[in-house]
Amino acid sequence: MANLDPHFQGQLSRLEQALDQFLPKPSQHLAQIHEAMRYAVLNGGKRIRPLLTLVVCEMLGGNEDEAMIPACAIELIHSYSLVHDDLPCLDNDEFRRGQLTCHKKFGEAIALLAGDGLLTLAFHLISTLKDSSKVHRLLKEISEAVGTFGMVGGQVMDISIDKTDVDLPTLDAIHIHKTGQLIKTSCLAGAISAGANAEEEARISKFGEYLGFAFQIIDDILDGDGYLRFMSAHEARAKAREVIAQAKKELKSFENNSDLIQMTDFILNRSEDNARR
Ligand code: GRG
Repeated sequence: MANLDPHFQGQLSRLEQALDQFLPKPSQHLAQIHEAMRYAVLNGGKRIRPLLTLVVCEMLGGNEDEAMIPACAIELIHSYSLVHDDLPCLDNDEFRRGQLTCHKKFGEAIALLAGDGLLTLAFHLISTLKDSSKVHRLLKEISEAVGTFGMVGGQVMDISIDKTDVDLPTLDAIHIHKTGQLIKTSCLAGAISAGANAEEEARISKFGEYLGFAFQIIDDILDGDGYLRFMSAHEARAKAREVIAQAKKELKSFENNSDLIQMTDFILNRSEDNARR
């Protein structure tokens, strides 16, 4: 089982503090929705996506403060997607991260609106960045990644297919859109925050694509579904290892890539123990 080096604990705790600070405190008249938004985010996610944003930014010479807002915005969007995905009209799940799902705790209407609130807050946060060219780039990249040509589109494909009769290219397309785009964009957001050049951005995007793909293969192994309809768990792990090797090749030209390589190994070696923390 891989664990993240304790070295990442500092970044993770600063991420938690920033998320706590950016989320509205429950006020008297809107207590419930703000509580639901906080519950959906501050309940123990692994923070893989925002950590990727911070680590990529630092690898490319940027500093953590520059990447903190985009990193948190991405985690808010991820949290919204989980809240909506858990709703009765989609997956109808009772538990998430070992606790009641948002709609089980607050009711469907508040959970739906909490998701809407998180998505909107994410874009508001990006708008508060001082550098308007970065605001423009981040809004464009993130909105493309999570809209109907990205995550939402992937979810639509997912609910439109017959899962017992899906072929591998269709499954890949669903994974790339539903999960891969946001992971790729988490990496790209770090590069944009650091002021990376076009070639660096292209490498980081490619790296993020491979990483998102490997993440989903491992997720399928842990869920016992998806890829396992086409191959054994052993073969799927071998496939994930191949994809991770391709991801690492994209990092060769970067000095100080050791933190990102360690995160990549963490994603590859996720096991039952650390998958759903
Ligand atoms: C509802 C618009 C909309 C989109 C939903 C991302 C998604 C699309 C649904 C989530 C369903 C799901 C469990 C997909 C598998 C991949 C995934 C996103 C796993 C959860 O990510 P982790 O492991 O979760 O990073 P934590 O809890 O650590 O944040």
